[in-house]
Amino acid sequence: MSAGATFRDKPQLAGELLRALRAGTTPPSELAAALGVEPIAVKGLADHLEASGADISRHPILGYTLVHEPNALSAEIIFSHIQDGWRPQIETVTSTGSTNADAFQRGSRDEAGSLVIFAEHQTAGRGRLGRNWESAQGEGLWLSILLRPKSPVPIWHRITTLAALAVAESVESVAGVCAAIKWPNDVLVNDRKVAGILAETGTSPINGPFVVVGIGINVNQTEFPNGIAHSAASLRQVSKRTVNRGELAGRLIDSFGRWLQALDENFPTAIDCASARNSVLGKNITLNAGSTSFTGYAEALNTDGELLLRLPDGSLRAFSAGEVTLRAR
Ligand code: BT5
Repeated sequence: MSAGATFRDKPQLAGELLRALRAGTTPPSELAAALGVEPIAVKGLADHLEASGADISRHPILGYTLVHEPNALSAEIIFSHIQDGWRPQIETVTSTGSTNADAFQRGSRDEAGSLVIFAEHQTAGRGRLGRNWESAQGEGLWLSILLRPKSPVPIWHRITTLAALAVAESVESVAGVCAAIKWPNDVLVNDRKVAGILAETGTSPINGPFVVVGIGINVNQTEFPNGIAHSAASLRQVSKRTVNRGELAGRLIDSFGRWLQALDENFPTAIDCASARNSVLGKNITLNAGSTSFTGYAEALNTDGELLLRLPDGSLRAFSAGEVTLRAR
């Protein structure tokens, strides 16, 4: 985004300052020019960064030097890692029940879309069908995105595929691992679940329908509770190194912003990529869809992102959601 092109709130400008400071010691006048703000504003933004834990030394001639970056996830840090055009409103909270519940409530109160809420910790993180989502303190990315897409509501279910692509892409670029999508909403590395997605739709009195896209990514955990220790993994476990959550969050927002543009006409491109990453296609599976389960051969994704299952009687059936288990043969 060119400096001053659109409104930028304080966290966004402070994020841009943080990014500029990472390049090295810079005089305030140069920082002001790079950010497109008055020199006096640079001081205020540096104060703002320091209030959120950064340490910036200020030399009267040489300029500002970044001495220390905080570890906690803040909107400023996330913005400092965003490079593409999508600039949602970003909020971070220390602890909450569920960011999906929070974003849903905000949507129900008619708030505009393009809001992302991150939590350091969730006490009631949820998966599909009311299942629990383990959200360890300070070790993952637990976030929800409130959107009001202009496209018709019947195609909004495609957003789960787009979010899965964004998670897979950002995880690969930051952690240097290879990510697969287990249709419809899991992201796996080495067959372990590193991320899950939960999209929920609602409606509000004035602005109408909205969707909340919840994303949970296991980043730096070193262990998991017994029930999921065999199936879950963190990026740290699979990459053997600590992963910078701010960088991952920034890349995720970049990638999701790009994939969101494929919601309408370009969705076939997303389907091509999602098919290439799919860990279920070409396998014999059992698919639990509500109270009924089906066994068959997972043949392809259709143009809408539904799974096409070849049933034992030879017929082909499309599923828009379900729980997949791989079968031995
Ligand atoms: C999901 O559900 O995978 C969707 C998870 C979405 C979580 C995000 S975090 C931010 C936002 N706020 C929320 O409250 N939720 C969203 P599902 O496919 O139903 O998988 C749930 C199952 O995954 C559980 O029953 C466990 O078996 C397993 N599980 C729970 N926590 C896990 C974790 N941290 N990592 C891997 N697997 C986990």
